[in-house]
Parts: sequence; C-alpha cells; structure tokens
Amino acid sequence: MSENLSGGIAVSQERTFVAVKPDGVERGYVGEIISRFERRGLKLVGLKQMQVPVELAERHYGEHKGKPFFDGLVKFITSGPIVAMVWEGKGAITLARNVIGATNPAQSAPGTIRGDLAVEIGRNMVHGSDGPESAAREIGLFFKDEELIKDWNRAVDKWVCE
Ligand code: DAT
Ligand code: MG
Repeated sequence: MSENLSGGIAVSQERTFVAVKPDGVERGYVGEIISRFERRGLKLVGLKQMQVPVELAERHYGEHKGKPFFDGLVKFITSGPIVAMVWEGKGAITLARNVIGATNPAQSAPGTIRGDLAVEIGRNMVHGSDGPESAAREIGLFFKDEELIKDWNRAVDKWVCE
C-alpha cells in the first residue's frame, strides 16, 4: 500500500459514500450490510445514523430532479433514519457498487446486497456513489472533514492489497 499520503488518504486509495436507506434500517439489516463491506476488505472511515432533511435529500439526488420518481425518492429517503458511511480502499467506488448490486433488485445478481435482500427498485436498501465526482460530492454533503478518519493504516491492509 502506498505510503504517499495526501489529505489523510493514500494516493492509491479511493473513498466512496454508502448509505443504508430507511428500508434497510427498519428491516434490521444495518449490521449485515456493514459486515458485507468489511468482509470485502474495505475500511470504514466515517459512520453516522441520521435523519435526512428534505433539502439535503434533494441535493443528494439532484441528478434525478424532474424524473417521475424524484418526489417519491426524496419522500422515501427522508421517511426514517439512514446510516451514512464512507468506505475507503483500492477501487472502493466500483467495489462498493459491486457489493450493492444493480439498481433494480429484480436484476441484481445473487450475492449482492440488493440481489439477496431486496425486491423492488423503490426499496433497494443501499446507496453507493457511482463515480469519483459523485463520491467526493456526496461525502462532502453528508460529512464534515473532521468526522472522517485520516491516515489510518490497518495492520491487516498488507493482507488485503499487495
Ligand atoms: P443507484 O441507486 O443504483 O445509483 P440511480 O442513481 O439511477 O441508482 O437512482 C437512484 C435511486 O432512485 C435508486 O436507487 C432507486 C430510485 N430509482 C431509480 N430509478 C427509478 C425508477 N425508474 N423508478 C423508481 N425509482 C427509481
Ligand atoms: Mg446513483
């Protein structure tokens, strides 16, 4: 793993924003979902349970504004507590998307969170950033810099990445 740190994160590393949506919290799958990212080897560097204000939900899902499902999506994501997280690791954004599975659970592969635990698109349990720009934007929307762990090199990291 790279020793070359910039802003508290090694240059070979990536960060992504993940959230357990209200359906996942209500159904009691917070631990199960966190466990799947841990098992994959990603590092949890930010974590909080929160109630999302409507303005934050609208900004977070800004790319979908104007689409027919937008109002329902905002209503859903603000309907109960979520668990917001930042996961760090090599290729963390794509890795997390793969752990989560396809947007529509009807098409999500078995072994993914959505493919194992969800049934339809409006109750798909988890959010994960879809690229480096959205990851940076979403982490900034949900977390203050001081809420994130910096310069944390786990002893196990050398057994996860060469
Ligand atoms: P993802 O969450 O996989 O990144 P997305 O960014 O395209 O998917 O959409 C955000 C969320 O909006 C998605 O998790 C569920 C909801 N959504 C997307 N398309 C939808 C649709 N056609 N009908 C209802 N809800 C939809
Ligand atoms: Mg998305």
